[in-house]
Order: sequence, then structure tokens, then C-alpha cells
Amino acid sequence: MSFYVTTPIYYVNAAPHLGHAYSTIAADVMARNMRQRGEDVFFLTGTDEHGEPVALAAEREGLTPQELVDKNAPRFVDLMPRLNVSNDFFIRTTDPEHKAKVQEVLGRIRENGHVYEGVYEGWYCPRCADFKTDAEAGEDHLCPIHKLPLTREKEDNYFFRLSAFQDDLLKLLDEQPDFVMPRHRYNEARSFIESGLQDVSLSRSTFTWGVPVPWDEGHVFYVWFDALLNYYSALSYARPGEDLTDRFWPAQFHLIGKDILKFHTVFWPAMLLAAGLPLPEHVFVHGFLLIGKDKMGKSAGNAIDPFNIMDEYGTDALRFYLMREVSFGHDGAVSEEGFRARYESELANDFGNLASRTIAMVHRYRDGVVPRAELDPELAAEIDGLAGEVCEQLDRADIAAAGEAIWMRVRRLNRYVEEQAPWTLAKDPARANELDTVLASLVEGLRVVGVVLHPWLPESTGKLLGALDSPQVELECARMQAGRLGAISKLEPLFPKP
Ligand code: ME8
Repeated sequence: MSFYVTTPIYYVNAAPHLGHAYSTIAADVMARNMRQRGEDVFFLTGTDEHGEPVALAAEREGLTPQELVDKNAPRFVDLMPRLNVSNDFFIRTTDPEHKAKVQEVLGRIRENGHVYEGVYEGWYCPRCADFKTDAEAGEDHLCPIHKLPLTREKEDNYFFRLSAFQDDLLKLLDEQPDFVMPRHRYNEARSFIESGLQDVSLSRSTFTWGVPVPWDEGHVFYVWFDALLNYYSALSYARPGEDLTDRFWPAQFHLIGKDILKFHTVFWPAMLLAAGLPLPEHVFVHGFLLIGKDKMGKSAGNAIDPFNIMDEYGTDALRFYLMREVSFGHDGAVSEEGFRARYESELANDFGNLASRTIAMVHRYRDGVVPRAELDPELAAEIDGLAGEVCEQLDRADIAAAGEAIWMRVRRLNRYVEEQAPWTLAKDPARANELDTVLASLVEGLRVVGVVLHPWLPESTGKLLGALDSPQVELECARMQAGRLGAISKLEPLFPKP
């Protein structure tokens, strides 16, 4: 089976922040889990480089737009290996191949009769690069997101006949209720469509920083149409000399934040229908990371820099915190105190200590060789269901539930240590077989948890599995007794207390 997962492509006119890291890590957890299942995976992320906000930012800095994006895009490109995400390609919408594909697909939409010329007059937010309805503009004509004054725009535009797709989109939501996930976001998309769709601007003619409209030189495509097509265009040129479109299109999951729901659940499927292209299976809309009660972001000026946290605590700790602290699909507050608390209680204590003491006991009582013993059947039964459970949760992008299923096992293994008290068994030579069983069961339990947890903590589970001399991370190894049970190495603390 093929599995294609995407993140939004990020605007390059500000620095990457924790919100960008959040969507990207989530996609990485899903991609890595699918690879563990042996699926054919493609994971895409990238940058959104056209549009008026970029042109305006370049002007402020005295650069050309191309100079600005070439200066800023590397910050996002470099973020990916720092986050240890396993993206298969990084798209930049200034790539010539992307631009050609945008012209091709939008040209097809025009040939199919869904484009007409007209005059746009209305409210526009240059920060959102989005036109606002009168209801959104309100009486004070402020952007509802940025609280900045909207500008009154009047210009010749090409329009996309979005209104013609109202019934098709409702039918899509009826027939594919998990097209938009989770349910509360489905309801939001549905009521937006039911409230009546207006045609939308497909091009802009007051600036030039964009993909040229091939049939009219005075226009560039409206940045959102250019940006959305990245999900489709990337497949055609990510591998030189090879077109991956048939192999991976349609995508299984677009992961996005709730700020861009309208574009992905209304504009995007309508565009694809207009072009005669297959629709993605799911758009999963996650919530916002909050600082206190406010959305964290560049506009609010409260953005947390992910690089600082990773410098101090490491990449795994950041990945783990974000995936565990905020239930995927809902808003959730993040803070440095919350980060430290979870690091200490779950990574250092629950997981790190379990690993250290299990390995230390094998060295103390059995000279570093895991005994070949019967495993505890009760414990084995509880651990063996884990991989299946986690896959089921991740198929619904319920990353928090998957994380909790794993953590139940981590806690279970810690209880097992306390219940069995290997240090007492070790004092009584007559109970050597029991001690063998406890040690072998603990090592196997720890190994299985390490395999299943690999997408969350790729680096530290790699170290752990290496020490256990069982580096395989395929999910078919996530069963008790699939491990090697031989000599194991010592292990430095995985999550040292700062
Ligand atoms: O909207 N909490 O780019 P962008 C959680 N280029 N996620 C957050 C977040 C927060 N506080 N802040 C940002 C754009 N994000 C367009 C997208 S896609 C074809 C074009 C994440 O740089 C979240 O995924 O403003 C959100 O949707 C995205 O960053 C917006 O990034």
C-alpha cells in the first residue's frame, strides 16, 4: 500500500516557530509508523514563497522577493534534520517544476470552463493574503485573525467558479464523512459550505511576485491556488527522471492547522474536482499551540523558538513533548514549565529509568546476558496488543491516544519491576528461574515499547535498541519473544536530568 502524508508549506517571511515544528513532527510520526509497517511512504513538507506578504517583506528589507526567499527558505530546510523528521522531499513553490505544474493544472481548470474574467472589489488582508467577506470584515474592517486594518481592493481578476461546486462538496462530505477530521472540524467545513459559496479570485494583477498566468501576462495566480497545488506538483519532480504521481496520488493525509481549514476543505477539493483529479482521503485539522490563552505565532509575537529547546534538551524531548502535551485535533497550552515537568516525569523517570534499571539488572545479576527463559505470559499478553492498537489510533491520526497506549505499557513495566522485585529474587538461588523469567520479560517488554515508540523518539529508541542488540524497528518485531535475548551492552542515561 502507498501512504502519502503532507504538512502545510510554511511562509518564509518569518522564522520557523514551534507551531511549524508541531505539524511537521506529527506528520513524521505517522510517516515513520507507516514505514515500520513496510508501507511505501512519501512524506512532503516545504515552503510557500509567493504572494503579496513576501513581496511586501522584501520591499521592507530592500531585497528582491527572490533574494528574500533564498535567504529565508534555508531556515526551514535546516529545521527538518534538526527535528529529525524523515521528509522525502522539501518543496519550494519557487521551484520551476512547481510553477510549470501550477500553470498546467490551472490551465486545465480554465479549459474545463471554471474560470472567468471580472472585477474584484472588497476587503483584503495582506498578512493573510486572503480576501474577506463583508461578514468577516465586520463594521470596523479589521482582519479577524490579525486585527489589522483591511485594505479595500478593486482590481481586474480572473475568478474561479467556486460557487458551482457547492453541491459537489456537500455530496463529498456526505459520502466521505472522514474527508475532514476530526468531527468538529468536519462540522465547521460543512457549515461554511452550507452558508453559500462565492466565486473567488484566482489571480492578482497589482503585483508580480507569483506564478504568471499563462493566458494573460498581466496577472499572477493568487498565492493560495499556487500553494495548494504543491501537494500534487511535488510528486512529478521530487525524484529526477521519475514521476511519482501515479504511485502516491491521491494523498492519504493532509495535516493542517485550523487557521487554513477553508482553503483545504473547500477551495482545494473544488479545485481538484474542476481539474478532474482524484481527491485526497483525509484532511486532518489540528488545533493551535497556545501561550496561556493566546495562539502562539509570529503575528502575536509570542512564538517559541524550537531550536533553543532542542539545544538544551535534545530533539527527541521536543518531539515527545509536543506530541504528548497537546491532544491532536484540539488546542493546547505549551510552556517551558510544562515541558520540564513532562521531561522529568515521563522521559527521565518513567522511560529513562525503566531502560537504565532493566539493563543494569541484567548486568548485575546475569553478567549482561539476557537469560533464555519462558516469558511471563500475563505481561506478554498485555504488551503484544500494543503495536496493533497504536496503528489503529494512528490510522485516525489520533497521535495522543497512540502515545497514551504506549505509556500505559511503560507504566505497566515499571509496576512489573516493583511487583516482582528482582533484587529479592536475586538473593535466593532457588528462585533463579523466576529471576530469569522476570529479566527476560522486562527486556522483551522494553524492546517492544522501544520499537513502537520509535516514531516519537527516533534517536533515543535507536540507542536503546542498539544496546539491546536488536536494532530492528519493523513493527513485525514488536512482539514479545521476537528479540534476540543475548548479550546486551550498557546504556548511558537516555534522558539525563538537567
Ligand atoms: O498558512 N499551533 O503558512 P504559515 C499549531 N503558507 N500549529 C501552528 C501554529 C500554532 N500556534 N502556528 C502555525 C500558511 N502553525 C500557508 C499554508 S498550505 C498549502 C499553505 C502551523 O507559515 C499550522 O500547521 O502561516 C498552520 O496551519 C501552519 O503552521 C501555518 O503556517
